[in-house]
Amino acid sequence: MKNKNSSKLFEEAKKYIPGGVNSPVRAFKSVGGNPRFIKRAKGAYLIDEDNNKYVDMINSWGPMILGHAFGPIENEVKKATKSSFSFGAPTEKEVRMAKLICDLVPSVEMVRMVNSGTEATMSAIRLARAYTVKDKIIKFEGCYHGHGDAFLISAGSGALSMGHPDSPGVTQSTANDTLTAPYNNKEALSELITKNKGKIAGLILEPVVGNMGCVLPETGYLEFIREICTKEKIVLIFDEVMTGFRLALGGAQERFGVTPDLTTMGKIIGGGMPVGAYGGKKELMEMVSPSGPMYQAGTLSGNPIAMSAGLEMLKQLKNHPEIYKNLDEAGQEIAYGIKAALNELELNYTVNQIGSMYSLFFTDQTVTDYDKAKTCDTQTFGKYFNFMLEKGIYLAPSQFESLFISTRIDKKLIKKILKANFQSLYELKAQK
Ligand code: HOZ
Repeated sequence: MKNKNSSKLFEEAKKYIPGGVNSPVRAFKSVGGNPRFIKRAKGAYLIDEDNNKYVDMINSWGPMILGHAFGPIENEVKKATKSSFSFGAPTEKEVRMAKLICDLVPSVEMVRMVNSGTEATMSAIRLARAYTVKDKIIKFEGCYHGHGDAFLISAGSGALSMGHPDSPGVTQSTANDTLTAPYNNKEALSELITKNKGKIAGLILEPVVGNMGCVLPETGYLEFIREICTKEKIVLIFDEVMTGFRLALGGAQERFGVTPDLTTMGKIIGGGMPVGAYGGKKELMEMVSPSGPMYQAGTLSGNPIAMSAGLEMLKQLKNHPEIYKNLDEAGQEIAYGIKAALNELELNYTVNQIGSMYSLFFTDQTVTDYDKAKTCDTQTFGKYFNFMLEKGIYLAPSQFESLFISTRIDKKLIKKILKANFQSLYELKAQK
């Protein structure tokens, strides 16, 4: 596969951008080789600067759930650009967008738009602190909530892939206020809360983790968290940046029937444009300025172009409930096919899947938390990644990221993906 133009661009990029990329995982550092520079995408495919075509299994880390350059969203964006690109003033569209989110997400009574998931999570914990007048927060090892200081402690995603789950630059006092617990471990969480009784403002988690690879909550775990947070007056925050509008129209909270106090959203609600949001109970949200004293602001918040894209995306998802059934089926078929290939080749690796999110972990352990995720053989993953890339399948360039299926992955493409998977695993085995 030709890689001349991408390689050249990467060399040039490294002169002006740290590591040559604007987000670390993209550098292919943990899988080896040069990142592909993408020039366009349509439907299920990405096309790079050397004109290689790949089936996209990242979909911009989730939001391109309807595939790339989806016609109706493209039209709305085109229409919106004719009325200027930013006002820094309220718009009718953002009101419709807020109402739609409140209609669709069970726990959200009021919502504030921001520009990214990072902004949403940073604001949500500030709100939890303002509301409870307490300082500490709990996050889970391996969960990633964007790059706000408070979250870069035992962080997943790129922080884990790059080997810096605790980032330098985070002050000791910030770190002291972030308590971490292992995911899926009820006893450890109870102990942590007891030890810090009366001091915890909020608890944030990915109800299904996407940032240590795809990791599911064990049966009853989310319910347990809900109960303990209610009992201890801790604001429960579901970070649904990846799972929102993906695992169900109402996100993971609808799928699992567990209601958080606050929800953070991102990616999908911008239809691929930079958007995030946090929302929840009125009582909490009314503390946000200017209705209340907790300050948070932004010129680009509710940006009219982004709102146009997001609104159309949410309308499409609402008007086509069959999407979720189809995505679930595609996810199951891919996971089943990968497991079948592992069996046939007598390879003892692990597949986690729920709906349209999945991961193949290069470990024989059942992956339920950060420690188990870290048992993966990342070198073998890197080889597998590159074998798949050569066969035209673009996976997330890290073991510690979930993959995301779009509605454009049809039966024919599933076959192609599974064929590439079998061959790649076969080549891996032959190398051993
Ligand atoms: N760490 C992000 C996903 N979990 C990747 C963001 C990106 O590179 O676009």
